[in-house]
Amino acid sequence: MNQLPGFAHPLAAQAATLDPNTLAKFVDPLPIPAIVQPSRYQASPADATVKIPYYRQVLRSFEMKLHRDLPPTRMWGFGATCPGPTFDVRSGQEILMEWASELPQKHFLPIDHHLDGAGKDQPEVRTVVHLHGGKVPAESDGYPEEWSVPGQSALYHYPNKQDAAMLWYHDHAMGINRLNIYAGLFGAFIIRDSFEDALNLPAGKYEIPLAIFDRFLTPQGQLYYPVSDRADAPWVPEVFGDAMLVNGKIFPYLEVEPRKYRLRVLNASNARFYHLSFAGDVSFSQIGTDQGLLAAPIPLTELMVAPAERVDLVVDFSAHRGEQMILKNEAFVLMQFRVSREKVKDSSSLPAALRPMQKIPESEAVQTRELSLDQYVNRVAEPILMLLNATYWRQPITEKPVLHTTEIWTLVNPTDDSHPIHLHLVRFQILDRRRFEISTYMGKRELKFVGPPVPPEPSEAGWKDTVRAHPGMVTRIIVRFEGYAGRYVWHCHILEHEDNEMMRPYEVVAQK
Ligand SMILES: [Cu+2]
Repeated sequence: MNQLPGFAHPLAAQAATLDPNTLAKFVDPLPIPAIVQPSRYQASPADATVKIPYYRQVLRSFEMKLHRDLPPTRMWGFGATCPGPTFDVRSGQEILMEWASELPQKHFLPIDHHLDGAGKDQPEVRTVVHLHGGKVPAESDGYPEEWSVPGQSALYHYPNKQDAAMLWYHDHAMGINRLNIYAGLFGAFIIRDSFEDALNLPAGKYEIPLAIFDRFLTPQGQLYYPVSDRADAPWVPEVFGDAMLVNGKIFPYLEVEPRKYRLRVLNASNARFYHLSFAGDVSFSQIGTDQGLLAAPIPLTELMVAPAERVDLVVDFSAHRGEQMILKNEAFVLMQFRVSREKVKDSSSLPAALRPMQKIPESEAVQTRELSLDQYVNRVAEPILMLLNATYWRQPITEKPVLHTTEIWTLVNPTDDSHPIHLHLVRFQILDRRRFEISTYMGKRELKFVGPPVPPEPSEAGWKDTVRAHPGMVTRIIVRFEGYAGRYVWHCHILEHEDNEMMRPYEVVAQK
């Protein structure tokens, strides 16, 4: 652990919050976000003779009921719901996207003006939308410093030239991203393709997106974001809310038929990792990861999902007619599925083979980068700063992969946290993880391994865009830098870390 002197204690002073366990369970139906429709068709920036769908989404403040027995909660979001409406687009169908901020001029969550990009000289309310998992040109990627203020719009171009997968869109504004997403600025973005269509997976009303996220609520049912004991520096290292919401409700229920359902799970939390299972150890199948379908379904009874990760599941309720099934995070109840009694015909399939995945050979890599994940603490061992490769956001770009080449990124994590590391633009495969001696590394920056390399778990052995870099381990990923040249970012997806320097620009450079 690195120690920096001269910092006060960023100890969270806990305000009185609502105990979610006092709320009645399963009194609200699970909300299903609406599907976004294009507002018009317009000439493509790539080819003016082609008309493409033009979507417009407004970012605004609104009130929303998180539970039957709570008063409406002030949120910020897209349209008037959190999660925002779901995009449902075809692979290869490019779209134009206007993100229009009609948010208020003042923020309602505690800004820390010491964080880079969030100084007192900056507008309080700044937003920029990133399509997480999208293979998107740099100018449409939502660079953290290219934010808009209320009254402004950003016009982006999403080519959607990638395999079927569930991506998500969310705010990425420098220094306040954790607050903007906590306020509700996110939603799902589904890309489909003909390969996936041919598999005949459960679809339509039998395909349910589940965005899971945690919050603290005041006794009046309003969002509470914890603060440190320093009024001028309210940043806290991590937020784990005690109220867990699914699609914006606490303890919702969903009425289902006794048949197969496809559940598309997104962890939209700031910092919480979920350990999902059904009460009674019900088995289910995982069919996909962040970036689409696995090679074959994996039978599971429990599953870990880190912030920003997505898992694609098929659950067969046919053996549970008339039952009430509970989806939980460890001991905590998330939601209920009420399985109806009537017999139904299920014409959907769960094929034994999904999408073939070729392993990228290590020999294809032209460059290997060793990159550390660093945490700095004060005298009482409280985290006060996180860096990637001991480098601040403002320092010159050090990672410059060449377009159409492959690299291995070796993430060295000497901290005691698991950090979900996300690279924009690309998809990648996890090679392995390997334990190393932390003391040797901290003393000499030398890697001394103390165990064999361990392959990724089956549930993460598909295409990924976010990888859990576990504490005391080196995590290796192999990445083909495909798509576009330009400036992107990579960062930890624990949003408190990301906002406090655990984010770096990187640049994909065109081949000479
Ligand atoms: Cu982190």
